[in-house]
Amino acid sequence: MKQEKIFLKDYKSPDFTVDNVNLDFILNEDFCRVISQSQVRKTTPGAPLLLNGEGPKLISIKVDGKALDSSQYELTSEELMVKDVPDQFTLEIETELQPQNNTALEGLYKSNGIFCTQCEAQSFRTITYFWDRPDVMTSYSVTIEADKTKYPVLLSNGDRLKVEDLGNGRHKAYWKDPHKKPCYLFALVAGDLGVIRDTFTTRSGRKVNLEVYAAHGKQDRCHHAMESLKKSMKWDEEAFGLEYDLNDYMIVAIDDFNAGAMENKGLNIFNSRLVLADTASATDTDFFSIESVVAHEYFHNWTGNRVTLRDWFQLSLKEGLTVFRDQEFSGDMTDRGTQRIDDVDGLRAAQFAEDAGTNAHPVRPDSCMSVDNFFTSTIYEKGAEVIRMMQTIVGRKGFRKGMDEYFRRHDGQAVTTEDFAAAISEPNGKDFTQFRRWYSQAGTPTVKVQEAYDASKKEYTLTLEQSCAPTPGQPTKEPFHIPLMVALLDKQGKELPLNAKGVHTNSDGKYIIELREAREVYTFTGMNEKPVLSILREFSAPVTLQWAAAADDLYFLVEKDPDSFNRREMAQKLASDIYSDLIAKARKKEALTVEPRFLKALNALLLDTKASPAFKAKMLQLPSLHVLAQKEAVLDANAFYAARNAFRTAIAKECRQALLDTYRQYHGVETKNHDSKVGAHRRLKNMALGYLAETKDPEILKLASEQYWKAENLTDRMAAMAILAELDSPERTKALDHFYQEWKNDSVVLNKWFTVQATSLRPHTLDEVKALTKHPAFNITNPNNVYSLLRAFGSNLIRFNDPQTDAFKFYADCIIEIDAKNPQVASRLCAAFNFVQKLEPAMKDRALSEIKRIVAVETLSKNSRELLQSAL
Ligand code: 0A1
Ligand code: ZN
Repeated sequence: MKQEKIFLKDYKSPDFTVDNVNLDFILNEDFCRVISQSQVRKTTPGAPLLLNGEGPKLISIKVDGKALDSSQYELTSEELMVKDVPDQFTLEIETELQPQNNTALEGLYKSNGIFCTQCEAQSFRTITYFWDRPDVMTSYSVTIEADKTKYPVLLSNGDRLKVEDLGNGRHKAYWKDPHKKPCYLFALVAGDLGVIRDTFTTRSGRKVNLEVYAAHGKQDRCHHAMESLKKSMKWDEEAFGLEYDLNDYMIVAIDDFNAGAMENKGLNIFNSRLVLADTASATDTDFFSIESVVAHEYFHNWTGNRVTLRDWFQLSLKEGLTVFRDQEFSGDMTDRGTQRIDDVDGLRAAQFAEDAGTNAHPVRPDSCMSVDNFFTSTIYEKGAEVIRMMQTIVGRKGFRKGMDEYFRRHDGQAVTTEDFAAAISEPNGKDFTQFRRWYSQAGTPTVKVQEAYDASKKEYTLTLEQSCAPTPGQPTKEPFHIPLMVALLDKQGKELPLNAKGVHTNSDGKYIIELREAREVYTFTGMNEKPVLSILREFSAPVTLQWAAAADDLYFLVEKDPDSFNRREMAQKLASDIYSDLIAKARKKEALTVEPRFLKALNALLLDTKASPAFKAKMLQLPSLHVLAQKEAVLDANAFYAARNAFRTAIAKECRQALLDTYRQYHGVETKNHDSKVGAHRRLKNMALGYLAETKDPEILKLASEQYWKAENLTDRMAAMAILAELDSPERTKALDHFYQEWKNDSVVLNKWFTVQATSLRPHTLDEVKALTKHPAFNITNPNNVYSLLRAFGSNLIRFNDPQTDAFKFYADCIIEIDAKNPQVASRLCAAFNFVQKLEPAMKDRALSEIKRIVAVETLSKNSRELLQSAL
């Protein structure tokens, strides 16, 4: 296996054009044959034919029908090279594969008797020898031949031409995709599956057949995915004028899948957990995730498939843009304000941590060892923020104009992030030269805010300074082009008209400061009193504010800022300071008391009948431990645990009556309705119950227990189970045993049972997780099982980093074992070690020695190696 790095600067355009390819799949139980026939033209005179291939057994290679003997080509473990080929020729290659033994779940593999594929990023090369690069786009004709009884459903991309009965118990399906595509978007499914069908008529009148496939008996759980698909199709027409371009759109749910879902042209393959849902088997969060992932994959049809990537370093071109689109969609389906809060919480917990860690990389990286490791929160979520900043600068109308221009220029092409930035900026008369540093420089910039008010001159000045800490390979940074959405509020909380040099309004009428220099000063005149600053509204840029705002101003903003994002943001800032204070006190073994003003403000909000339940839920949520760990100099798990308990208990005590009333108001209401509004009511009342349970008051625990046993939906059942799982009482065992008996044959639901136990903060969690890895329902080769138990435990900051146990050793053993079977799954566990540098010396040594032990495994995949060795 190659362990070297690849570089963006080495990019060279392809030497050949492939006019079309025919793929014939002959599927058997013990082996499969793949015959690929391509029409090829040489575009670089004298170039040898170089094809990627890793693993497929080469049966034959023919040029213009003539078989080559082994002296006419060179075959290595990664490439097939033919020195002399004509300028134009037919290339035919036959390979043999064993999908039934493919545990990496990349390329062609089998899941519960179903053949399926996953080719992104570079796994088409495990199926046949080909130009496995996104800038080689061609049209595909595919045949699939298989046993008729075992594999009645035979699917591939594009149009279904016909199915032939071969007479010998086998049949053969013919597919043709009219759109050119790179090979990472190829897909095939063959198996015995159930299906639900519907149709969607596009606004220009094309009738599209929609199909959602899942294991027999699970069809009833596919309706929410189908509804989500129809909503997505409609939304993309309305928001971006984008219509679907084939007669069929298929989604297939697969139980063994490394990632969430994949946007293969016309044939999306999904992890079952992101398709299957009904009231008994899915939580409100699951309903939401399914809607947003179905949308994400659908939106890729234009952003990714019609316009694709020139090379993998451009991955954010499709992923950042598509995440941005699915966030906008979710905002429109639910509530834009709370959606933004959720998206920023996610960004801070995962991406800011990535930016601060040893694997920090730019949104458009310039080197890597494994392309698989590009599927990060920097490429996805920070990439989406970069797009959002473009929209903030030019306004929504301007952004739509730019998107139209992007498709006008690049439909059918493989392009770069620079092409995208040009398409947005040029029609809007903007210069994005400096802005493009968001693509090339890693790290989260800090913006320092200083305010001054001169009462005699009635002048308010705002001084902004930006900086960005070094990241691996980038010791110094150039200033970023940072759009800061701002307002100045009067004493009533009303926004004052702004008239200052350097402040402009975008096409949505929002005030924007475009900070470009390291330091800039803005002067606002005619201020009769000191205004209150509301800055970085809607989180208009992915930066960290350094702002020593007066407590009075913060509490004022919590109460009055018309920007709901900033109301909540200021509450988080206050909570985060309280948390830090509690952690410091816990480390010094001092008494843990919580600032009463904050508790009173929370209580007032709970009583405020004008605030929406969705917003109240966001206000009740304290900063996550992962976000705190980024801020704290030392990750002391015991102090974090003590601080958490003290903070939550103080809230429970101060707000007891309001929490109880909230619980009673929304409990048992519309229990089978999964509408986002009703879901928000449920979230709020379950959060209330969670706080109340911190006091371990028997009356409250009785409420939780009752909720578990009488629950009419999985959200309520899980919320109660999570509370009971923190107890050391028979109630805990009874609920867990009951849940297991209910769902032992349904792995999508049972995975939640693993997660509840893995994320418990009880001191014995590690022992329980160890025991669960031996449980008959746990299968280490199933990615969802590994994620729900082991990755969930790795994210349990308190128990993973507990100095009293040896979680690091156990985890290292797991990574080594899994890496040998499935490198992608193993590499996703590595993030648990992200906070190594923050541990106290003895703990840090223990963690580092386990990381060294993993890296010392000679056969370790480049995926895990790349992520871990940077920590050393
Ligand atoms: N492109 C998909 C995600 C995906 C990425 C990699 C995979 O295998 C390595 C699979 C799926 C998406 O963004 O949804
Ligand atoms: Zn995507």
